[in-house]
Amino acid sequence: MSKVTTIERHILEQQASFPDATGTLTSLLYDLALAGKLIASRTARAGLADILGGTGIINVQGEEVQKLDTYANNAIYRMTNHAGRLAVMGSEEAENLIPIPDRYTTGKYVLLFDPLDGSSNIDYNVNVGTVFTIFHRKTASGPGTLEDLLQKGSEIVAAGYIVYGSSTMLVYTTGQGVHGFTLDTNIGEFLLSHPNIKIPAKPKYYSVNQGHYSRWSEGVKRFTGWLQGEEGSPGALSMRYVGSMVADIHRTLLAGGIFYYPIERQSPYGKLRLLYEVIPMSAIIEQAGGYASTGYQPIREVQPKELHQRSPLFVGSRELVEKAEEFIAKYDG
Ligand code: AHM
Ligand code: MG
Repeated sequence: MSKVTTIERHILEQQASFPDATGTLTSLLYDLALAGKLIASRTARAGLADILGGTGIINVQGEEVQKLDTYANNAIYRMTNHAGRLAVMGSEEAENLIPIPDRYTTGKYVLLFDPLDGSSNIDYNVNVGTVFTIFHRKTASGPGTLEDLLQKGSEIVAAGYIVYGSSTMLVYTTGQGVHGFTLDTNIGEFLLSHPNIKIPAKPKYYSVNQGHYSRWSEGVKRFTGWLQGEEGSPGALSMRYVGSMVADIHRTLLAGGIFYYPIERQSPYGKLRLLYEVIPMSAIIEQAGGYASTGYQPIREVQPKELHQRSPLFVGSRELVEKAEEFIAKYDG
């Protein structure tokens, strides 16, 4: 039998290169993988169980909360709140920070997550995903605070996502490369299927909501034209857009290319959430040799000021993201 690497074994092997590691991060990542399995199983049954459609509750972003969002949010919270690993959490589905219950001890890490990204796609059997970010706490002890959560991408300890697609995949980084695991549903384990992922040198697709063209700045319009073969570009790229960021960036990571959600007329900060979506996905792409920018500055340098802050995002192959910055600098000032 050839070597089978489960996610647990992989995380443990990576931990071995940190002599001071206590195993806390390893356990936390394993808890998140377990939450991912619960969400995957529930998502796969979405059409059968009575969990399609909305709950009628409007979340802090002004969108209707889907039943699966609530389930995913609770699964992650319950898996990670009690073992003394976290000081505080933040979720895209929760208006304020999520404290660790008083009856449990607090730990040295903080967790931010988008429990079910792309949830408007659930009713149509289209891919959705979970995104997570882990930082060291900044405060010394006691309950974690907002200061612990408002950290820059450059401070990330670990980031990952789970994409619930034709199969379920978990992709994570702790700063030692990007590694992908596919869920074997027969044995219920995530198995290493994509070790040390590098974004391909030759870009294949660009990915954007082209239906919003009329809302874009001149720089973004011209950049998109360049991707399509105008203005002396090396050739036209094909376009793919799922409308689930995790799926769109996952494809960008494996195929090469660019995903962007720019500033738009009437939404001066873009749509995506800096802490729950933009920072972790950017960290993963950069670990795989790509680059992520707001269009004006690297994402990893942006200091979050609010939990639910939004940010424009250009992420993928370095040369394409730098080209976007060039067009924006030239036409948008
Ligand atoms: P969500 O967190 O409410 O699901 O919204 C985020 C999603 C992303 O997954 C996706 O990239 C984007 O919204 C799609 O937005 P649009 O429909 O404007 O293209
Ligand atoms: Mg989201």
